[in-house]
Amino acid sequence: LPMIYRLSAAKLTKGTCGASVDTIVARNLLMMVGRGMAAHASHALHVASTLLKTAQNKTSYKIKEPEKLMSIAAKLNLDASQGTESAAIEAASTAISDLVYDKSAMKFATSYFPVSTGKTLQGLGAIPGSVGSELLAEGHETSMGTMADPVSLILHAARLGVADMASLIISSEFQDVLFGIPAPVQSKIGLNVLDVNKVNVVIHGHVPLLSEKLVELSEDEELLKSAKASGASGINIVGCCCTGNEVLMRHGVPLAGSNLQQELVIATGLVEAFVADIQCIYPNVENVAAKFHTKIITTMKEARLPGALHIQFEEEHADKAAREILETAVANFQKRGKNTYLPKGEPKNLIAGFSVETCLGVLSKINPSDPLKPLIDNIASGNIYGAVLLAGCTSSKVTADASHVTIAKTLMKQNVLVIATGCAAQACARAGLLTPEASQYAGDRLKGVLGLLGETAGLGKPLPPVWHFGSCVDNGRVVILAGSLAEKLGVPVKDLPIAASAAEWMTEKAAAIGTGAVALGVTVHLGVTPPVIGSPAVVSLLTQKSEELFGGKFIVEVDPVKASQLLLEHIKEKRGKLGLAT
Ligand code: NFS
Repeated sequence: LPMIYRLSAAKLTKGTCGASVDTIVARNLLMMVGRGMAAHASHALHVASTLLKTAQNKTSYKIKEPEKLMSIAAKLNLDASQGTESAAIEAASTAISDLVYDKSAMKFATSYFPVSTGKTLQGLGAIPGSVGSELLAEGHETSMGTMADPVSLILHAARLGVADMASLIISSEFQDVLFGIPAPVQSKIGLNVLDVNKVNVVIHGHVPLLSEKLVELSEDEELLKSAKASGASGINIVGCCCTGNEVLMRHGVPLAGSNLQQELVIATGLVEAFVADIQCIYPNVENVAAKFHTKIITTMKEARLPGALHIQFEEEHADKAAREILETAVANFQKRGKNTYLPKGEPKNLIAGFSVETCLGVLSKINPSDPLKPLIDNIASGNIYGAVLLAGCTSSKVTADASHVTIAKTLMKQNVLVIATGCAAQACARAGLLTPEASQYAGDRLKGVLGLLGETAGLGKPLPPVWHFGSCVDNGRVVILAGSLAEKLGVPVKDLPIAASAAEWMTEKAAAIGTGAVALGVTVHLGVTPPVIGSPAVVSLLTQKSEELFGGKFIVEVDPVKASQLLLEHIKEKRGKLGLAT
């Protein structure tokens, strides 16, 4: 049992050293947020380092979006006059400095958040220094006999949450620069995206650096020739979890499943190679793979599995690693056993690929000089009652997918625009909510907006009522969009009729994102109770006091129907305060 349950079960109020329940709970929460933030910052560091080495001509990657790079440089107030490579070096070095070196304030935090948010955070001492220095302090503070003040511990968690947001933005922005800005794309989801006639390669994890190469190389003539020589008709790359979301967004690669389904994908007996980079990789994949011919291949030093084949990814030699992986997969095809199972029926259709840029692109067709205006007008009129981001994992602590789907359907019925990322987006996709046809579940006013935008985008059909904004790190996109809306309206983020919901959260990363969102002024629903209930003081800090300080708070509600009502009430209150019809 987690220590706090043990404490409350035994009716103890203090540890042997005298640490109060409040101290213990706050300390554990800080450690949890710290681990989540470390994961996102480590991802950001991999991407920033790849951008830097690419600009220095040390990798085979290309800068696909020089224009976006220039806008990032402008945002960071960097000198970009010397051209693309120099701007990339400047931007990547700024990120690396934010992540690794000691400094007073992360530039990706101070440059990307609205001015009013920055001021609030500054006043509360919640602007992070570098990630490295924050984590050093976190490790120190939480060591035995050091920080015992629960308020200071929770404020530090808020600062780490803000650093987490900045790390998400680094990853999301630089991945666009290297691999392209997502645009609407059609694809499919379901275990049956696996193909019995092809060499199936599942790409799993989070950092799309190697998976981009795997997707590219899956069309390689030589590899296809050897796949055919083994009796396969081709190479089928499918995605799992957030790496899956990344390659879905940019290349339409179909999704096999989300975090809770990784073992099931292997249990089809149809997977030649299960390639994992970092994060959300359950060690049990090895036990399941042992029953089949599936090769588990790990690729990054942070996430090795004891019995897996390890093919190390290095930015400078990404093509070599990708080729070795696909050769291994092809060679494994003939070892496939007879014990296979593919669910009957067709995978579900979906549309993904929403980004701030594509949204603005469509909106600018309605109002070229002021693209945000049509969005704001529709929010003001109530055609869009508000917007809610569904984020995070799917969880075995609730009926998986059901919480996300119930909340999405309930909210869209009330004309709330639903944006989704990560495994939450995949849950909605499995329920068919990422299709134009699903706009039938939306309220009439939202349906009208989706229809108009679909026509404007040239789709000839309404936009789906759930907009797939990408992987978990792409929550950074949503932060940027919310910030732009707030700045345009001249109000703080906390006053917008928006909220977030992590209805099935389970990872430390989700805790870090949620904490960061609250610190930026967004109210966040949690559908799984976090391990804080032993401390009334911490509960009050997270669910009440945080609203007075930061403008955002946590709402904890396990029942998705009740949670939807709470989210709607929150939006109503915000609309009322803005003087909009409720
Ligand atoms: Ni994010 Fe959850 Fe993992 Fe992605 Fe899925 S489990 S917190 S959504 S894959 S990170």
